[in-house]
Amino acid sequence: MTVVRQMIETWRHVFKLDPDRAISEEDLRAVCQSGTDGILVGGSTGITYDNTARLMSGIQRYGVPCVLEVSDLSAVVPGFDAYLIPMVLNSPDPAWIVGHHRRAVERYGDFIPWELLLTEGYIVLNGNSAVARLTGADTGLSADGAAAYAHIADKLMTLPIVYLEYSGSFGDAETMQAVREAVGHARLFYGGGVTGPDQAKLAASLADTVVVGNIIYTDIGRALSTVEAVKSDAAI
Ligand code: 1GP
Repeated sequence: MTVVRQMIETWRHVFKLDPDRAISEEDLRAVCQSGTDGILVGGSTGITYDNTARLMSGIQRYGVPCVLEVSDLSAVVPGFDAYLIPMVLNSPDPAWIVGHHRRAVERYGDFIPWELLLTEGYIVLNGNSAVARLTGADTGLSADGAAAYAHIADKLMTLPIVYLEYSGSFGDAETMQAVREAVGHARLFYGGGVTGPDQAKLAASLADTVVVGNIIYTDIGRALSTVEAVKSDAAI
């Protein structure tokens, strides 16, 4: 198992920061020193090399693991601890599964630090989210349909991460349960609508790693409260 795989296997809670959104120095410090296990840097729109590099150096002052979720080929900044590579499994457009990836390999070839890369099998389920609009993801899946994608990611593709993505809204309990049961080997990430301790605990009971994003920018106190809520959950 690679070092970066070992790292994410210990993650229970992570914050996701968007290079295209402003955060005060004070809030950035609070997020980085919250006791979270890591910071994901990523977003769907407006991601540039400069705003990504700026956010990375801001985070790295605090020593917390800092990982880039690659969404734009022009914004791949060296110096992150690891790079997460999304494949949106329920997109009808192969560009979001292997197409952009092929272009990246053609472009960067021998410079790719493969040992720092981890693939995420995304299942995108909130039709109103930017990521769903961008990728055209089939968000009308039943719980069984979502679980089928989870089996494919976990067993056929043996991906290290399955990411159940409800970005902006909290997930459907039946679907979360079905996906939980389908994932045996991969690390199961859940993200979407975790805005306080109650959702954080529920998500922590149904996923290995809980990702908290939006609330950082609207209510920093509630965002910080999710760390303890996730970590105090017995399930791991
Ligand atoms: C987004 O899964 C993350 O990619 C977190 O979702 O922004 O809704 O917390 P929220």
